[in-house]
Amino acid sequence: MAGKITFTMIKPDAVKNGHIGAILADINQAGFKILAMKYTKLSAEKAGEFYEVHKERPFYGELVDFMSSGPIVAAVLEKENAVEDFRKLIGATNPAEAEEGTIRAKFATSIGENAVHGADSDDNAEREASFHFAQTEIYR
Ligand code: DAT
Ligand code: MG
Repeated sequence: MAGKITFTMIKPDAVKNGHIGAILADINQAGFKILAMKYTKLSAEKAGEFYEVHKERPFYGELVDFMSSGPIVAAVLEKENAVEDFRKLIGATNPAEAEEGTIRAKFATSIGENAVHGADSDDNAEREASFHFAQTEIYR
């Protein structure tokens, strides 16, 4: 059964460019409920740990530098079929390939600086939520 929880970050480019409000409005409009939310900044170490699965990829260093370059908004979201529906809402990794109307099509800068993160599985959503929040901070 598809889970009800996903994890997202509004990335440093979107924060810097003043898109927090518009992105949260799209998230609400799409029917997601916010269970936890935090305005914070990742250290390079934390960003590296979060994206550890991409350690061997050529863009890993760039990704870690970017994700620790400025503040982010981290949030846990609830909806039926949360992971899949949120990935649809944000669009393809490369904004040039993201469907019109998706968050990345509207707000991303480039494939590396692509405005938002969305968990890619139920297990990763729980793992990523726990990475950023204590269970007592997630209001399920
Ligand atoms: P997604 O964020 O859509 O799940 P991913 O998990 O494949 O994409 O990659 C994680 C992040 O790494 C992605 O949001 C941006 C960066 N990235 C991915 N592919 C890249 C590339 N070819 N060049 C630069 N950055 C890339
Ligand atoms: Mg991913």
